[in-house]
Amino acid sequence: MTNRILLLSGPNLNLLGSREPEVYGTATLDDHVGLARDTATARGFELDHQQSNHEGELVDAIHGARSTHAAIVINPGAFTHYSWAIHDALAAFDGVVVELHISNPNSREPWRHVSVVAPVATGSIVGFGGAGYRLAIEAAIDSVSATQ
Ligand code: CA2
Repeated sequence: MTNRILLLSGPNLNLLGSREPEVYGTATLDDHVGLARDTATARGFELDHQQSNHEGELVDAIHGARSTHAAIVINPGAFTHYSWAIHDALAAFDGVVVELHISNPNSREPWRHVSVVAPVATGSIVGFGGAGYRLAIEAAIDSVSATQ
C-alpha cells in the first residue's frame, strides 16, 4: 500500500491571495499546500502537489498517480464545471478522490452549481475556506484507511 496523496490545483489557483479576498480569503496557494502537507505528515502520509492552468497536464497528473498514490485531492478550479476529460481521468483512478473547493460553488452563480467531478469523487469538501485543505486531507486518509 502507498502512503502518498496527490493534491492537484487547477487554473488560476496560483493567483490566490492576490485578488477576490472576500471570496477566496487572503492565504496563498503555498499556504494551503503547507496546511495540507502538515495534515498529511501528522498522519504518516506524504503529500505531492501540482498546480496547472492546463487541462491536459492535470489529466496526465491523474494518470501518473494511478500506481503511485492512494488518494487524489483535487481543486479543479473552473474545470470543475465542464471538464469531461478530468471526469474520465478520475473515473480511471482506483483510489480515493476528494473534490475540494475553497468557496461554496452552490451558493454562487448558477453555472458553478454543476460539477462534472462530483459524480466520480468519493466525496466533496466545499465552502470552508482554507480549512478545507485540512478537512480534505483528513477525509482522504480516513477513506483510504477504511478501504485497506
Ligand atoms: O472555490 C473554489 O475553490 C473554486 O474551485 C475556485 C475556482 C472557481 O472557478 C470554482 O468555481 C470554485 C476559481 C479559482 C480562481 O481563483 C482566483 C483567485 C484569485 C484571483 C483570481 C482567481
